[in-house]
Amino acid sequence: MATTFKEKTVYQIYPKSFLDTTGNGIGDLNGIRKKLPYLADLGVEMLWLNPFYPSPQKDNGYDISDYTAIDPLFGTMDDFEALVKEAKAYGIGLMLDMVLNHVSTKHEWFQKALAGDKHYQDYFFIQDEITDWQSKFGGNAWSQFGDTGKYYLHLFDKTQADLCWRNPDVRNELFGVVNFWIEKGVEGFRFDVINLIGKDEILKSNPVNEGKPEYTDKPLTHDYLRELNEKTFGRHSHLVTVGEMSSTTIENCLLYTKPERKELSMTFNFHHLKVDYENGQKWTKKPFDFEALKTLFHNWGEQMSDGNGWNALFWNNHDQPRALNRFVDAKNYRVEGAKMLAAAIHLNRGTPYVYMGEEIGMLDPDYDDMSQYVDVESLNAYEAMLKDGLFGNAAFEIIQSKSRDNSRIPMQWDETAHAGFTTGTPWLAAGKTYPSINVEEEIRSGSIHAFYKQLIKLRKELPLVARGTYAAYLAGNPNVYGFTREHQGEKLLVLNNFYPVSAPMDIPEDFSKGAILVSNTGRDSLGDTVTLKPYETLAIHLKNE
Ligand code: TEU
Repeated sequence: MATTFKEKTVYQIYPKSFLDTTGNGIGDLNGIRKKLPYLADLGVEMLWLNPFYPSPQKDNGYDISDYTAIDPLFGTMDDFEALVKEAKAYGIGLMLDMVLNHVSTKHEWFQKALAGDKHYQDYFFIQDEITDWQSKFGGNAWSQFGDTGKYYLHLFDKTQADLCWRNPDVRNELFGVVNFWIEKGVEGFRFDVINLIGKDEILKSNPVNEGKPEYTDKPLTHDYLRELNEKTFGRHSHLVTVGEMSSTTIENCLLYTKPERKELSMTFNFHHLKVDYENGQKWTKKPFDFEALKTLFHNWGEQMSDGNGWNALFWNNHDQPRALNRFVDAKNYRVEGAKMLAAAIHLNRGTPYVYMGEEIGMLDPDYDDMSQYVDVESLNAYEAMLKDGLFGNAAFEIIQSKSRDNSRIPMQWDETAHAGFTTGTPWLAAGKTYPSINVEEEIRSGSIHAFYKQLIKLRKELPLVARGTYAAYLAGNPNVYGFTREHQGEKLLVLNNFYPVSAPMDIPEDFSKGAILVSNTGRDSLGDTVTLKPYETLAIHLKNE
């Protein structure tokens, strides 16, 4: 039986950094084709590819100038079609990144608008008066629209102009884009910041949270998603969709994902990746708050389970520093910690996403110098921190731990120059650890990759893992994140020690008679009590008698 999005594991590829086959220092589509056997062996059934469309690359491809072509940097349409076909032969579908909230100011629509074409001016938010909203990459969210004396809205970089979804012509253009790629044979879509599309007719200032309440999760967003569903992917039952939801709520994510609402298959939210932010601010440094992390997992897990919604589960992506650097004492427990983090989401309720390199325990690059960073967000933040009076070193340390470039470094394939990613000069320097942490070495002598394979397989084989309900377990424990799953009388207890200390605890009577399904310590027997080792993960399966 073909798997649904509940049994699948998605693997995220940042094409620019995966594998370069031309020597220009930039990863390409043919690099992905070359590694299909590796991905099939891992067991993943869907590849989410970050944008590879023509783009000035101000925001690494999230500034799209042509939605229905391939940037020559990454290859050709023939390469793409071959990739779709070859992936399919391995049982792997492609999930494309659709950036439909904004376009590059180099896109034909914006250029025509600038040249005075009224039809295209209505595609954007162009006004005389501005609001107090802040761009997510720093500064005000409005910039001058040519020399007209008016301003256009950009919630991200000033080269990313927000599209006005209230205009039916805009919606139809974008639906056409999605259908174009469906016809090319893709099997899924990841919709970038899609909960920002339902903006009001009259945009209002709001000093709260940089203006976010004025444009986030607006009721209209749900209407637009239903229309998008009806006119594009909803016509093909096998397509998988995930919405990237900025600053969202459980209530809205239930609406976005309940099957009967016909919006999306699942949603990403980022609350659990802000538990190491000081006062909710990204450009700060503090140890993660385990209580907050656990409470978020339990609230989202239980409420999405009770309400029949569906979460996308992830620790890493191209916008985040590596979770291993954030949540684990990676210096001493990299291997144990990588497996524990993996089990905590792969045995959870939702669809797990693996970000390239996670399956070999990759770490942040630990660059020595600010000049090695290239991301627009990091460069702006660094300037802003200096302006705010932070000394260079303090600001640099924050960039080192928070920059999006941390995850965008070249995939570490082997110990040769630039981690085997390119024979040329990589667009972003490889991380320091590649001589020891790389795919070749990991498969030869490591155990993280094999552990991921086991988890990915379990989800396909055990309906309890793929479909079981979620309930919090031992919510008060200061070290352990525990939960139970249940499906047709079968049960699973999952315990994850998030600290480098031992954690003694009782095992509920019924589970003490269960079988160990997953362990990262080689544990092979159970009693009424257990003392979890540092970063131990333990999953106990209670079968239906
Ligand atoms: O990201 C949306 C976004 O707002 C993130 O930067 C988010 O704030 C961050 O992950 C939370 O820590 C998406 C893309 O993933 C990102 O790469 C783009 O730059 C952005 O949209 C604009 O398209």
